[in-house]
Amino acid sequence: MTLDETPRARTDEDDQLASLYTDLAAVDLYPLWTITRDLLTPTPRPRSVPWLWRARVLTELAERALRLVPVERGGERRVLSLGNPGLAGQPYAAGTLWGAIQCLGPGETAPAHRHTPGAIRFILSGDGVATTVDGDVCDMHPGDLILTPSWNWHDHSSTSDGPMLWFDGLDLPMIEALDAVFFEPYPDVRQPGAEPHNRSEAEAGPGPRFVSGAVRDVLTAEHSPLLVYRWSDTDRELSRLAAESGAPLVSLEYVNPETGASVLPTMSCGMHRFVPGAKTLPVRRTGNSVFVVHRGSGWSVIDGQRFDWSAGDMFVVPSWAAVEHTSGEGADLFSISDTPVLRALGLHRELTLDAAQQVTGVFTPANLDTVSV
Ligand code: GTQ
Ligand code: FE2
Repeated sequence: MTLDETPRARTDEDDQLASLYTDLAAVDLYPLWTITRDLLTPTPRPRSVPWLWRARVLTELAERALRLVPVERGGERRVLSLGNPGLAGQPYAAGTLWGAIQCLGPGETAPAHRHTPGAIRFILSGDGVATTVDGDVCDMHPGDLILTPSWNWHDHSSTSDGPMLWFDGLDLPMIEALDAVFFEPYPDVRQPGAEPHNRSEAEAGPGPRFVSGAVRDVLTAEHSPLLVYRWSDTDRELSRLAAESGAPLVSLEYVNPETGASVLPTMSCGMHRFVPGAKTLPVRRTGNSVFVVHRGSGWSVIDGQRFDWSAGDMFVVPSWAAVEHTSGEGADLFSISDTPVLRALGLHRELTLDAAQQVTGVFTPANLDTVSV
């Protein structure tokens, strides 16, 4: 036996160290050198995973909820929230984003309230519902985008003889992480609505409602004064961009027509048109996204996993996942993401990869050479 293998006698220093750990734990202090969980990871490690919800499943369950569950004070909304399986039972599509399908039956009203999380609606099917946003009655039709910005009163009312379905996107998990959630019910079920409807559209200036690609600058913390973006305008702009560029994929971002900023300070909304046979190179990007397939079909490979999609499907691309899209017949994909916050904080990064996942382009805040989708 060598001297090294002899059990070392317990020293006074060992005793002091043991009591240091005991005393630290007793007063809620953690020594960094004993923390085994990765804190400063080389690249983002979101807990949310790539995931997809099928239109067929979403609509079937929404229709059953429509028959069985009333919309009343307390619950407030008939909403099925996308729960990412990586988030341990939390009702969030991704770490920073809420995504959901909401349905309203004939003649129903989802009661008026307001909250600090901001919301957007992208209309899926049906007609005859209006969302009143701080008194402005915004008519909703399939393919339209409607904004209900932070702390604006909003209720949804149906004058239809059929159900209506739409996608809800909220920044709720982000606002919760910032410990800044406030909620207030309106004293009545409905707000008084102004006539004529769609005041924000009538009053909007001539500024462009879309930018090609994505907003790059951090312009303002205000939300867009325009609350409604009609599908006919979005469609026309996509057609124009596709004809002008001849590219297999064109992307636009909905913007504040007065400033060119993202529609909400916390969330951006985009629409992406794939021509038949389009295929994109893989991209990694900081920030989470939720996609809603508006038209057509195709598939996306997200961190090596293939998700086939068609109209009405919803899927999540977590931060820094490598994503590439392919569409045989052509498609239009709506998306929300938390990009404005990442840009404002200097955290936005993108990597473009080639087919073999080798890096071909880098975007950091110091390098504005960027790509879309
Ligand atoms: O329509 O006001 O999906 O307050 C979640 C919370 C929708 C809404 C959601 C909400 C709403
Ligand atoms: Fe709400």
